[in-house]
Amino acid sequence: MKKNVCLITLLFFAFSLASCTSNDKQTKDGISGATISRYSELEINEYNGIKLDPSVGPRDNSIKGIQKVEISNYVLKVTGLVKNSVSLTYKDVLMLPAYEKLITLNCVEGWHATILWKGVLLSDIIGLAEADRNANTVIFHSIDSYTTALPLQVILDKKMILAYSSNKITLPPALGYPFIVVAEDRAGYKWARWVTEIELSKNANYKGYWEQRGYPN
Ligand SMILES: Nc1nc2c(c(=O)[nH]1)N[C@H]1C(S)=C(S)[C@@H](COP(=O)(O)O)O[C@H]1N2
Ligand SMILES: [Mo]
Repeated sequence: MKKNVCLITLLFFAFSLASCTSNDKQTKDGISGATISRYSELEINEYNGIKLDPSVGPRDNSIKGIQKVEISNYVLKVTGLVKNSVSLTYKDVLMLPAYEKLITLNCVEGWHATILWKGVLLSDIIGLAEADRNANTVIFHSIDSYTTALPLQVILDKKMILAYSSNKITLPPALGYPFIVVAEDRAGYKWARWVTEIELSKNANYKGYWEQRGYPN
């Protein structure tokens, strides 16, 4: 009987010690307690030895706040200068070949977030609609009526991704669920979130929400 109590006490101490050490390790990794609490339970926080930022950042600069998209009503349209206008459900998009890439989002405000993105190639989606020869610009329309544009050639050359996952979890609403344009090497305002329409255009000077307010195209 006495032996049993001893064993239980010992086990208890062993457990508390174990949890202590793992907490210590996280702090030593250089992320503050505040940052740790922003990681969702399921997301990864390191990839090939590189520290990742949490999928949900400390601030929200969205023009109309974080949008909640009802996925059963959701369609992604490809419109404008295309041979076939296309409407895709969330599941249709997820059936296309998947690509994963570590890319940093840089906002003009000076902060950045390095995240492991997974999604489909924008060129695969545009390919379904077949862009006309004279299309040179892609305008992204979002549910909050935000817009921004990128040259078609840049999207093709950089193999830009339309992401549905960040750090191995489903893209959170704050990051644009269901889809965000991962505009690699372009400022944060080119990363359209909550995308509903991909419009092919020949207006290379199209100005989106922030571009109309003075940010470079
Ligand atoms: N639909 C939509 N997408 C958007 C925005 C927005 O307001 N609405 N803001 C842009 C900006 S300025 C940045 S830096 C990134 C990340 O925005 P966040 O700072 O609000 O996280 O999303 C971009 N995409
Ligand atoms: Mo931004």
